[in-house]
Amino acid sequence: MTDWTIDRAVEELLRRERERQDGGRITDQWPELDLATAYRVQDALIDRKRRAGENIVGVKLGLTSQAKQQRMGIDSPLTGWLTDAMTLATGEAVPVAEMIHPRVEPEIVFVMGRRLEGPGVTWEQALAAVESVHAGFEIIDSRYRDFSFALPDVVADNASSSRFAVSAEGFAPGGLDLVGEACTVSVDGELIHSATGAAVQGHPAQALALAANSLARRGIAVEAGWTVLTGGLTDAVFVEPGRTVAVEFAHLGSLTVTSG
Ligand code: OOG
Ligand code: MG
Repeated sequence: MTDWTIDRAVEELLRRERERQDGGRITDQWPELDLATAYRVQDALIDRKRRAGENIVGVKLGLTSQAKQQRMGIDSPLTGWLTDAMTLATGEAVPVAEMIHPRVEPEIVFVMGRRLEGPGVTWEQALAAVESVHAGFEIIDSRYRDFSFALPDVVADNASSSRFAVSAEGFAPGGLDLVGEACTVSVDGELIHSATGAAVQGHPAQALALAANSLARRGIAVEAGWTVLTGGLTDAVFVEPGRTVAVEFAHLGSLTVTSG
Protein backbone atom coordinates (compact mmCIF):
# COMPACT_ATOMS: atom_id res chain seq x y z
CA MET A 1 0.00 0.00 0.00
CA THR A 2 1.20 3.49 -0.81
CA ASP A 3 0.40 6.63 1.11
CA TRP A 4 0.66 8.67 -2.07
CA THR A 5 -2.47 10.35 -3.40
CA ILE A 6 -3.23 12.72 -6.25
CA ASP A 7 -3.26 15.63 -3.77
CA ARG A 8 0.07 14.68 -2.29
CA ALA A 9 1.68 14.43 -5.73
CA VAL A 10 0.29 17.87 -6.62
CA GLU A 11 1.63 19.34 -3.35
CA GLU A 12 5.05 17.80 -3.92
CA LEU A 13 5.36 19.03 -7.53
CA LEU A 14 4.16 22.55 -6.64
CA ARG A 15 6.59 22.67 -3.73
CA ARG A 16 9.52 21.69 -5.95
CA GLU A 17 8.57 24.38 -8.45
CA ARG A 18 8.14 27.03 -5.74
CA GLU A 19 11.36 26.14 -3.92
CA ARG A 20 13.34 25.55 -7.13
CA GLN A 21 14.30 22.12 -5.94
CA ASP A 22 14.27 19.01 -8.09
CA GLY A 23 13.70 15.55 -6.65
CA GLY A 24 13.34 11.88 -7.37
CA ARG A 25 10.74 10.16 -9.49
CA ILE A 26 7.31 9.91 -7.89
CA THR A 27 6.95 6.46 -9.49
CA ASP A 28 9.87 5.24 -7.35
CA GLN A 29 7.69 5.76 -4.29
CA TRP A 30 4.33 5.26 -5.98
CA PRO A 31 4.83 2.49 -8.56
CA GLU A 32 1.08 2.14 -9.02
CA LEU A 33 0.91 5.65 -10.54
CA ASP A 34 -0.47 4.80 -13.97
CA LEU A 35 -0.99 7.07 -16.94
CA ALA A 36 -4.67 7.79 -16.28
CA THR A 37 -3.95 8.74 -12.66
CA ALA A 38 -0.95 10.83 -13.77
CA TYR A 39 -3.25 12.90 -16.00
CA ARG A 40 -5.54 13.37 -13.00
CA VAL A 41 -2.53 14.73 -11.08
CA GLN A 42 -1.76 17.04 -14.02
CA ASP A 43 -5.35 18.32 -14.14
CA ALA A 44 -5.46 18.80 -10.37
CA LEU A 45 -2.15 20.69 -10.50
CA ILE A 46 -3.51 23.04 -13.15
CA ASP A 47 -6.71 23.49 -11.13
CA ARG A 48 -4.55 24.70 -8.26
CA LYS A 49 -2.83 27.19 -10.56
CA ARG A 50 -6.19 28.35 -11.89
CA ARG A 51 -7.45 28.95 -8.38
CA ALA A 52 -4.32 31.06 -7.87
CA GLY A 53 -5.35 33.21 -10.86
CA GLU A 54 -3.73 31.56 -13.88
CA ASN A 55 -5.81 30.96 -17.01
CA ILE A 56 -5.48 28.16 -19.55
CA VAL A 57 -4.38 29.54 -22.91
CA GLY A 58 -3.70 26.30 -24.71
CA VAL A 59 -2.09 22.92 -24.76
CA LYS A 60 1.37 21.53 -25.44
CA LEU A 61 2.53 18.28 -26.88
CA GLY A 62 5.70 16.64 -25.67
CA LEU A 63 7.91 13.89 -27.04
CA THR A 64 6.50 14.12 -30.56
CA SER A 65 9.93 13.94 -32.26
CA GLN A 66 12.47 11.13 -32.27
CA ALA A 67 15.15 13.54 -31.06
CA LYS A 68 13.16 14.25 -27.91
CA GLN A 69 11.99 10.66 -27.41
CA GLN A 70 15.54 9.33 -27.64
CA ARG A 71 16.96 11.92 -25.26
CA MET A 72 14.28 11.36 -22.63
CA GLY A 73 14.11 7.59 -23.14
CA ILE A 74 10.34 7.59 -23.61
CA ASP A 75 8.75 6.76 -26.96
CA SER A 76 5.24 7.97 -26.29
CA PRO A 77 3.94 11.53 -26.87
CA LEU A 78 2.04 13.31 -24.10
CA THR A 79 0.08 16.51 -23.53
CA GLY A 80 0.23 19.28 -20.93
CA TRP A 81 -1.43 22.58 -20.17
CA LEU A 82 -0.29 26.10 -21.07
CA THR A 83 -1.32 29.02 -18.86
CA ASP A 84 -0.96 32.77 -19.26
CA ALA A 85 1.66 32.82 -16.47
CA MET A 86 3.96 30.77 -18.72
CA THR A 87 4.06 33.24 -21.59
CA LEU A 88 7.23 35.16 -22.37
CA ALA A 89 6.94 38.24 -24.56
CA THR A 90 9.24 38.20 -27.58
CA GLY A 91 12.62 39.49 -26.46
CA GLU A 92 11.81 38.99 -22.77
CA ALA A 93 14.69 37.32 -20.93
CA VAL A 94 14.12 33.90 -19.40
CA PRO A 95 13.96 34.38 -15.59
CA VAL A 96 16.48 31.62 -14.84
CA ALA A 97 16.73 32.70 -11.19
CA GLU A 98 13.14 31.46 -10.77
CA MET A 99 13.90 28.09 -12.32
CA ILE A 100 15.65 24.81 -11.55
CA HIS A 101 17.55 23.80 -14.73
CA PRO A 102 15.81 25.38 -17.72
CA ARG A 103 16.30 24.09 -21.25
CA VAL A 104 15.01 25.58 -24.49
CA GLU A 105 13.63 23.73 -27.50
CA PRO A 106 12.30 24.97 -30.85
CA GLU A 107 8.60 24.46 -31.53
CA ILE A 108 6.17 25.01 -34.40
CA VAL A 109 3.14 26.69 -32.83
CA PHE A 110 -0.49 26.74 -33.97
CA VAL A 111 -3.12 29.28 -32.95
CA MET A 112 -6.55 27.72 -33.35
CA GLY A 113 -9.23 29.37 -35.46
CA ARG A 114 -11.86 26.73 -34.73
CA ARG A 115 -12.65 24.25 -31.98
CA LEU A 116 -11.23 20.79 -32.64
CA GLU A 117 -12.83 17.84 -30.95
CA GLY A 118 -11.72 14.21 -31.15
CA PRO A 119 -11.86 11.29 -31.47
CA GLY A 120 -11.08 10.45 -35.06
CA VAL A 121 -9.49 13.79 -36.02
CA THR A 122 -7.18 13.50 -39.07
CA TRP A 123 -4.19 15.75 -39.69
CA GLU A 124 -6.06 17.43 -42.56
CA GLN A 125 -9.01 18.24 -40.27
CA ALA A 126 -6.59 19.44 -37.62
CA LEU A 127 -4.78 21.76 -40.02
CA ALA A 128 -8.10 23.14 -41.30
CA ALA A 129 -8.93 24.31 -37.76
CA VAL A 130 -5.67 26.29 -37.47
CA GLU A 131 -5.83 30.06 -37.85
CA SER A 132 -2.10 30.81 -37.95
CA VAL A 133 1.28 29.12 -37.70
CA HIS A 134 4.14 30.67 -35.71
CA ALA A 135 7.76 30.13 -34.77
CA GLY A 136 8.17 29.47 -31.08
CA PHE A 137 10.24 28.01 -28.33
CA GLU A 138 9.50 26.29 -25.07
CA ILE A 139 11.45 26.52 -21.83
CA ILE A 140 11.14 23.19 -20.06
CA ASP A 141 12.16 22.87 -16.40
CA SER A 142 11.47 19.40 -15.05
CA ARG A 143 10.76 19.06 -11.35
CA TYR A 144 12.74 15.78 -11.50
CA ARG A 145 16.48 15.52 -10.92
CA ASP A 146 18.45 15.46 -14.18
CA PHE A 147 15.18 15.40 -16.18
CA SER A 148 15.01 11.71 -15.23
CA PHE A 149 11.44 10.40 -15.25
CA ALA A 150 9.10 7.66 -16.41
CA LEU A 151 6.07 8.61 -18.52
CA PRO A 152 3.61 8.92 -15.57
CA ASP A 153 6.10 11.16 -13.71
CA VAL A 154 6.44 13.64 -16.55
CA VAL A 155 2.70 13.61 -17.27
CA ALA A 156 2.00 14.44 -13.61
CA ASP A 157 4.59 17.26 -13.84
CA ASN A 158 2.57 18.92 -16.63
CA ALA A 159 5.11 17.73 -19.19
CA SER A 160 8.02 19.74 -17.67
CA SER A 161 6.36 22.98 -18.78
CA SER A 162 7.71 26.29 -17.52
CA ARG A 163 7.57 29.09 -20.11
CA PHE A 164 7.00 29.55 -23.83
CA ALA A 165 7.29 32.26 -26.46
CA VAL A 166 5.49 32.63 -29.78
CA SER A 167 6.50 34.96 -32.62
CA ALA A 168 4.09 37.83 -33.18
CA GLU A 169 3.86 37.24 -36.90
CA GLY A 170 1.76 34.28 -37.95
CA PHE A 171 1.17 32.63 -41.31
CA ALA A 172 -1.90 30.99 -42.82
CA PRO A 173 -1.29 27.24 -42.89
CA GLY A 174 -2.37 26.92 -46.54
CA GLY A 175 0.70 28.65 -47.94
CA LEU A 176 3.30 26.71 -45.95
CA ASP A 177 5.25 23.50 -46.40
CA LEU A 178 5.32 22.47 -42.74
CA VAL A 179 6.98 19.13 -43.49
CA GLY A 180 9.93 20.83 -45.20
CA GLU A 181 10.12 23.85 -42.88
CA ALA A 182 13.75 23.95 -41.70
CA CYS A 183 14.79 24.94 -38.21
CA THR A 184 18.16 25.50 -36.54
CA VAL A 185 19.21 26.06 -32.93
CA SER A 186 22.46 27.96 -32.34
CA VAL A 187 24.24 28.92 -29.14
CA ASP A 188 26.35 32.09 -29.37
CA GLY A 189 26.37 31.71 -33.14
CA GLU A 190 27.41 28.06 -33.18
CA LEU A 191 24.98 25.63 -34.83
CA ILE A 192 23.91 22.97 -32.31
CA HIS A 193 20.79 21.30 -33.76
CA SER A 194 18.81 21.29 -37.00
CA ALA A 195 15.62 19.60 -38.16
CA THR A 196 12.59 20.07 -40.38
CA GLY A 197 8.90 20.05 -39.50
CA ALA A 198 8.77 16.39 -40.56
CA ALA A 199 10.53 15.61 -37.25
CA VAL A 200 7.23 16.30 -35.47
CA GLN A 201 5.14 13.17 -36.14
CA GLY A 202 5.82 13.44 -39.88
CA HIS A 203 3.77 16.68 -39.94
CA PRO A 204 3.09 19.07 -37.05
CA ALA A 205 -0.65 18.81 -37.80
CA GLN A 206 -0.39 15.10 -36.94
CA ALA A 207 0.70 16.23 -33.48
CA LEU A 208 -2.32 18.54 -33.25
CA ALA A 209 -4.62 15.68 -34.30
CA LEU A 210 -2.95 13.50 -31.67
CA ALA A 211 -3.63 16.15 -29.02
CA ALA A 212 -7.30 16.45 -30.02
CA ASN A 213 -7.74 12.67 -30.04
CA SER A 214 -6.00 12.03 -26.74
CA LEU A 215 -7.70 14.95 -24.95
CA ALA A 216 -11.03 13.57 -26.20
CA ARG A 217 -10.51 10.53 -23.98
CA ARG A 218 -10.77 12.94 -21.04
CA GLY A 219 -13.76 14.77 -22.56
CA ILE A 220 -11.69 17.83 -23.53
CA ALA A 221 -11.63 19.66 -26.90
CA VAL A 222 -8.95 21.95 -28.32
CA GLU A 223 -10.72 25.30 -28.17
CA ALA A 224 -10.77 28.16 -30.70
CA GLY A 225 -8.16 30.75 -29.77
CA TRP A 226 -5.92 28.27 -27.99
CA THR A 227 -2.18 28.15 -28.59
CA VAL A 228 -0.81 24.67 -29.36
CA LEU A 229 2.89 23.82 -29.00
CA THR A 230 3.39 20.83 -31.27
CA GLY A 231 6.58 19.59 -29.54
CA GLY A 232 10.31 20.20 -29.77
CA LEU A 233 11.71 19.45 -33.24
CA THR A 234 15.17 18.87 -31.76
CA ASP A 235 16.72 18.01 -28.43
CA ALA A 236 16.68 20.90 -25.95
CA VAL A 237 19.70 23.01 -24.92
CA PHE A 238 20.39 24.47 -21.47
CA VAL A 239 19.59 28.15 -20.94
CA GLU A 240 22.56 29.71 -19.17
CA PRO A 241 23.33 33.28 -18.14
CA GLY A 242 25.54 35.06 -20.62
CA ARG A 243 24.68 32.78 -23.54
CA THR A 244 22.30 33.56 -26.37
CA VAL A 245 20.31 30.82 -28.05
CA ALA A 246 18.87 31.55 -31.51
CA VAL A 247 15.90 29.53 -32.80
CA GLU A 248 15.63 30.15 -36.54
CA PHE A 249 13.01 28.85 -38.95
CA ALA A 250 13.36 29.15 -42.72
CA HIS A 251 9.98 30.82 -43.28
CA LEU A 252 8.28 31.22 -39.88
CA GLY A 253 10.86 33.62 -38.46
CA SER A 254 13.43 33.65 -35.68
CA LEU A 255 13.48 34.10 -31.92
CA THR A 256 16.31 34.87 -29.54
CA VAL A 257 16.56 33.38 -26.08
CA THR A 258 18.51 35.27 -23.43
CA SER A 259 18.49 34.78 -19.69
CA GLY A 260 18.07 37.40 -17.05
C1 OOG B 1 9.31 16.53 -21.42
C2 OOG B 1 8.57 17.57 -22.23
C3 OOG B 1 8.84 17.39 -23.69
C4 OOG B 1 8.65 18.39 -25.99
O1 OOG B 1 8.44 19.38 -26.70
O2 OOG B 1 9.00 17.31 -26.46
C5 OOG B 1 8.45 18.54 -24.54
C6 OOG B 1 10.76 16.87 -21.27
O3 OOG B 1 11.52 16.75 -22.25
O4 OOG B 1 11.18 17.22 -20.15
O5 OOG B 1 8.01 19.58 -24.12
MG1 MG C 1 8.19 21.18 -25.66
